[in-house]
Amino acid sequence: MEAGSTKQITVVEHLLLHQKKSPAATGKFTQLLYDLILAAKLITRSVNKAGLLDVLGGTGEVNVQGENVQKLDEYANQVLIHRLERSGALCLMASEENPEPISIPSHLPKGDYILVFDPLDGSSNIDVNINVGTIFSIMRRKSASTSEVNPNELLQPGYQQVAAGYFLYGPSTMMVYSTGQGVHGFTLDPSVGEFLLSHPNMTIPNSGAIYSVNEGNHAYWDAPTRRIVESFKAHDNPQKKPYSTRYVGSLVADFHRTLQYGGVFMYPLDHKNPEAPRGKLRLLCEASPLAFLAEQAGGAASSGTGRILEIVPEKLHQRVPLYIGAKADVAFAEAQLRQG
Ligand code: P6P
Repeated sequence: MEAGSTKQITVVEHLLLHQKKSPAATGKFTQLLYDLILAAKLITRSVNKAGLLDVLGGTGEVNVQGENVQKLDEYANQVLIHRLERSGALCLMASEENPEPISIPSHLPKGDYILVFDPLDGSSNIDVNINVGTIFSIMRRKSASTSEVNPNELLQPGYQQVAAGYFLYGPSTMMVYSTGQGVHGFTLDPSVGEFLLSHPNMTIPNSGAIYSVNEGNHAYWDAPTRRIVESFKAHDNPQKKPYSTRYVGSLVADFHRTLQYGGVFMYPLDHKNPEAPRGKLRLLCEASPLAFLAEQAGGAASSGTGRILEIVPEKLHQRVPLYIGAKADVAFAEAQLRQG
């Protein structure tokens, strides 16, 4: 798209274009997206100058995930909470950084949407200038607007999401989202301060030959998981050839590459704690929103034993194993796990 082209389409214009087809897009939904975008612009401004501001490194605190809180984590979290609680579109929020749900202060306007977010995923990579991202999931309350929303309304299965997406802070800042009408990518033009449509109708190629996993966890995997990873290195896989390996260690970056190039990203169940094998990634603020995008882009997302979007969450910070990407690669991994 030529710079200055009259065809430049902003996120809000794109949403309004789709509004006729998507009941999800109402005035309050548009305001919610607008405030998410404003928060992302504030975050990207700090991420881009992280080396120059006193925002590198940790705060010395440990979050509910047991992870060291980075200064930019905290900044991003506060920006999102401050902006979105004023959007007038929400009745409830939850953040990967906060142990408990976040209610909307009584003096602020409310709406019927529920927002879950990971404010700065991959933040341990900030100090080495590697891409990080913000992931968001939007649901609608089930109970009547007149009643006080019950925090359990956060625990909806992923197929009930109204919209999901992420901001990727990298060589350029991108927003990728879906309201159930396909997946669309927008790139921030800093000269005008707008996210402009750059990747309409994104789909996951079936021919990609990349597998993405932290092989440093090999010692903690069971036999079927090891067999899956070995198969992607050999010829016994959907592409019938050895795959390349790529692993950034920042979920949004690894997913964004998978969305564009195909293949599969995996964070398998690991037995680091033999008493409680688990997945590392969070269901509500990581796996579920990305699964929504993956399926909208013609791909798939599985816990290894079932569709991510059908998991009914039991607790806010529930973790799951994740296999996400091209349908054939995800199905291949599921078949290996079923085989045992
Ligand atoms: P590991 C970042 O901390 C994160 O939550 C995701 O962004 C990323 O995919 C994963 O953890 C990386 O985990 O164990 O490979 O460092």
